[in-house]
Amino acid sequence: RQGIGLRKLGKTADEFQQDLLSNLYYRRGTTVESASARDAYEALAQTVRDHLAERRARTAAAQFASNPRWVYYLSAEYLLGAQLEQNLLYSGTGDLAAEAVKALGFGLEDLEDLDVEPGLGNGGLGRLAACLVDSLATRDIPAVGYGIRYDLGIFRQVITEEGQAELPDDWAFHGNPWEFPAPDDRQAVGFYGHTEPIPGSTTRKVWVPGEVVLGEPSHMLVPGFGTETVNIIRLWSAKASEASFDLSRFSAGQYAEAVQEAVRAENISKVLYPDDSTELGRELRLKQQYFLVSCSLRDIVRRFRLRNEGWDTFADKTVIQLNDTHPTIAIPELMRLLVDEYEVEWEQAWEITRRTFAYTCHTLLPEALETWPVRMFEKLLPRHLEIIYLINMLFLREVEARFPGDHDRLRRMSIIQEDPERRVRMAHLAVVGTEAVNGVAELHSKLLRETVLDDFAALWPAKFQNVTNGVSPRRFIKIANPRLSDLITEGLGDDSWVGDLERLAGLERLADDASFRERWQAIKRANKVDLAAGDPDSLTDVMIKRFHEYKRQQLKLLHVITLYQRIRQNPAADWVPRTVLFAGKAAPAYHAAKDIIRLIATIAARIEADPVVSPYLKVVFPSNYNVTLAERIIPAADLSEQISLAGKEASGTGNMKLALNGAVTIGTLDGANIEIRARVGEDNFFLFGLDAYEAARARINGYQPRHFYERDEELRAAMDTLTSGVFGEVGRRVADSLLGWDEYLTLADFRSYLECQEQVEKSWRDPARWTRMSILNTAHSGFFSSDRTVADYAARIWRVAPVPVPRED
Ligand code: 26M
Repeated sequence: RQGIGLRKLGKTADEFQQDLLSNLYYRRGTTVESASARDAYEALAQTVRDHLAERRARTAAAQFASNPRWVYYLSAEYLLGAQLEQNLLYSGTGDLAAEAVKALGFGLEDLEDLDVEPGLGNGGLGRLAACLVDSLATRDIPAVGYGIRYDLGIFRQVITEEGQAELPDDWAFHGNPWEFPAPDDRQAVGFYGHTEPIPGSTTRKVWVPGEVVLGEPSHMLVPGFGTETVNIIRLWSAKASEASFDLSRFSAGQYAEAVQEAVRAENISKVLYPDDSTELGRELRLKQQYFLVSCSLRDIVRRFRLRNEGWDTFADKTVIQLNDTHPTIAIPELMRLLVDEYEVEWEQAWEITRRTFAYTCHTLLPEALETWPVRMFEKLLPRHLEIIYLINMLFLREVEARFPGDHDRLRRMSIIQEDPERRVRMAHLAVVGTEAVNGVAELHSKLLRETVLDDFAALWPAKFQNVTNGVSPRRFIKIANPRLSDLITEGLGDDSWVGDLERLAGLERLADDASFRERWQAIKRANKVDLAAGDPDSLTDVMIKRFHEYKRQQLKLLHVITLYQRIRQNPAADWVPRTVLFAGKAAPAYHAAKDIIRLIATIAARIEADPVVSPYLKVVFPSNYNVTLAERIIPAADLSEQISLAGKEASGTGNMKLALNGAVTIGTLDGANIEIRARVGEDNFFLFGLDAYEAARARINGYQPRHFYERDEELRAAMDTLTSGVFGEVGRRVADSLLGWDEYLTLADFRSYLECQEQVEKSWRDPARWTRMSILNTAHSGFFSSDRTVADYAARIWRVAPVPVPRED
């Protein structure tokens, strides 16, 4: 095949224009004269995609040639965000594209509006996966992200009189120009059925599945920034096998029955479960998890076997990172493949498995720790349950040897929970079957070792690590906040900070430069004007995240109600005008969270209608919070609300995005807030509330919310307003829950929070001081780049090195 050369893609404006026109004619079958915005968008996407595809081809060749240790990231969710702008930036074709589409009579912004974000995730965990794959490519690390191509992503949220309503998100309705189908790499996945012994073997078994579903992969390109590397994420779509279409039923006129089995099969990747904490225990969810795992592991094994190396090198060439417990069945699945299908001895297979996997935990909430009923497992994955039992038996033997006679410890640590019903504890399986376990912020990792996983930390202290989360500086500053990015580049002298975020520290000296501060402030204001959520001169106070009681949107509302009452009582005072912006989704079945959304809407309307209060206070709730909306809100934020009860938020990543964009945090000592505060400095962070140990102790000592209610007049007034019913039944329900039990100590932190908000206002009244704080937040947030996070994983968990991709010659 030598001597065959590739026609180069357009590198000049004229050539790029030509490529765009070719795509318009030959892919869309449209002329320049009749091209619609969608035609232009599709043609542009194709043109940009070609640039990345060319790099992808070179990347695959270079990575294969270096025979590296591959990082495989397994995640049930990827919250990627819109692709066009990012791909323009990463391929370096942004300016060419702007010029070319202008000649067609369109603006780049118009076309970006047509670029739909694939909402294949719920929130923090899915967005973290997207930031990590971005940084893996940016760091030139050979990696593949595996996930599920849900037909319907996270629901579209609409706000009605009744609060949140959910609509399906058919994100690929117009097709997805960024996707590359790879039907040749499809895999067959078994479910149900039974196992049969193999004569002469005690560990090997034959699994005869009762149902087989096909997994068809397609991939999305994941370019690195400032490098040639283009990695992929491989997303699996469930397809019925030909055999599942019942032709005889069809011929007999039983049309629904004829396709019933096929529909059932394809339902596996139909929809993303919209829950982000509470465990539902639905069989379809377990099916999704195994579907992801089985397709991905077979693909990983297929790739390994291309080289004809022995199994003894598998773990040297493979590391599989589990994004929470959702893909943990990968541990028994790899054992099954090795032992049953490839006839590797159990002991060797177990050593390979343990050395291959690592597990990231994203929670501390007990109700979020996944467990599956043994009955369900037995029915759906009979062979995996047998393997889990064997893993558990050998593991408990190890525990017994270390702690002889400690039966309570065995019961606590077992992978199988006995009471009140037998369940498989996925977190225990994940700890037992991996080489490394990490939490996602310092405090979180410490609390994991001290609480939920304490027995495991006592047994294997070296296994437990921390890797503090990070966010993509490209998406969350460079793209989201172009004005601030330009000013930073000017202030620092060049734009190398985009790929080396610690360089932001160079802004420190500019915090005392009055003219720089004024420009900084003017940019914040311009971003607020763009957002158009309220008076751009008001303090823009944002709380953007999933709705959950532990995150305490209720506490923010009690603050709003108190401000409302204070202003009413003294309308002539010198109030600081505030725009309070809430955004976020609630799980459809989480009624308490949906109540809070409805209450926000009710209170917002009440304030809007009040001529005394509305000049100073506005509450807004833009619907359908997603990555695209986050990119508009974050650059406009002055104050970042990170007010979860200490010890509950594993890390948070919105806190990092906001600090990077110059919002000042008001927050508790929770998750990564602690690390943010340590870096930006105590003077540039508004701290309030109980710490994690005080909170735990308060609960143990018989915390009584009424105690705080009775002793705090303003708190009582706010609560009484809710109880009175002026904000409807939802107000009553929220108040009842707080006064009755207050699981997350909202009332205990109320006074401290309000006093802290007064400090916020004091600082805000001095614009020079505030702007200085804002600049210092950006300057000292460089640590929170996901490039640093990935470097940490690479050095301490994966032990992998970069494989640079040579430039095009
Ligand atoms: C589980 C079972 C069934 C259906 C859905 C789930 C599920 C899906 C997503 C459970 C949890 C999910 O996400 C949890 C999450 O987003 N955790 C957040 O992870 C971030 C990244 O590490 C942290 O910054 C946040 O603190 C943490 O809440």
